[in-house]
Amino acid sequence: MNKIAFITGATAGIGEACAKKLAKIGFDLIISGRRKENLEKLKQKIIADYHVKVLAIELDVRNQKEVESKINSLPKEWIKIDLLLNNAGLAVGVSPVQEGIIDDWERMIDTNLKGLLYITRTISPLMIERKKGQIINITSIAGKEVYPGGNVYCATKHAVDAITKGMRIDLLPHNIKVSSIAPGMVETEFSLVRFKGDEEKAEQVYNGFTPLYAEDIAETVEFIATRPAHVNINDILIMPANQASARDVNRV
Ligand code: NDP
Ligand code: 8X3
Repeated sequence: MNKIAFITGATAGIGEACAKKLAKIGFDLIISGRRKENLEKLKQKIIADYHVKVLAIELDVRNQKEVESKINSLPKEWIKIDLLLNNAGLAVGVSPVQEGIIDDWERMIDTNLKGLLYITRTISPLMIERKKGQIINITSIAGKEVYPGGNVYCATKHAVDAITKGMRIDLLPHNIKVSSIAPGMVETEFSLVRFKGDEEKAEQVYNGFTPLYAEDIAETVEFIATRPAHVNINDILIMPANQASARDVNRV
C-alpha cells in the first residue's frame, strides 16, 4: 500500500510541484486548495503520469469549520496520512506598516498562520493515533529575516518558524517528525498574488538573476521525506545562488 501525503496549496507553484514529485516517488495524494479547476486538472495529470491514487478537496485553510469537517469526513482509506505538507500561503502587498491595508494583513495572518494551525490541529491527532507521521512546513527566508515592506508577511513566517519548533517538541513522544523548508525567491504565482495581479511588477521581482523554481523545493521535500526513520531534517534554508539574504540579490 502506498503512503499518503496531504498537501495544502497544491493548485499552483511549490505545492503543485511537490504533488508531482511525491506522486513520482509513489505517494497517493490528497491535494487541496481553493481553485477547483486547477485541482481537477492536476489530479488527472498525476493519475495519468504516475498511476497513483489522488483525492482532490476544495479547501480554504482559513475556514476552520470547513477544514475540520472535510478532513474528518475523509473516506476511511484516506485518513492514514503519512505526510502533511503545510504549504498554502501568500504575501499581499508591500505597504509600510503605517500605511498597511488591514484586509491584506488579515489574509496573510489567517492563511499563513491560522490556516496552518487549523490543518495541523486536525491532521496531527490522526497521526498520533497511528504513532507515526511526518509534517513539513514551508516557511521562508522571510521567517528568518525582515525586509522593507515585508512586515506582516515576515511576521507570519517567523511565527511558522516558531510553531514548527513547538510542533517538533509536542509531537516528539508520538513519533512524528517535523521539518521546515525556508526558501528564498522562487518564481511561482507568489509575486503576482503579492502585487494583486500586476504582471509587470511581479516579473520585475525575478529580473536579472535566476531564481529558484518550484521543482527545487519539491526536490528538497523529496529529500526530507525519504530520509531513514531515525533521521529528521529540522530545517533547510534554500536560496538562489544569486541571493545572499532577503535583501541582497546579484542582478546583472
Ligand atoms: P503560489 O501563489 O504559486 O501558490 C500558493 C498556493 O497557496 C496556491 O496553491 C493557493 O491555492 C494556496 N492558497 C493560498 N491561499 C489559500 C487558502 N486560503 N486556502 C488554501 N490554499 C490557499 O505561491 P508559492 O507556491 O510560491 O507559495 C507556496 C508557499 O511557499 C507559501 O507558503 C509561500 O509563503 C511560500 N514561499 C514562497 C516563496 C516564493 O518566493 N515563491 C519563498 C518562500 C516561501 P488557491 O489559490 O487555489 O487556494
Ligand atoms: C517569499 C520570498 O523574499 O518575498 O517568502 O520573502 S520573499
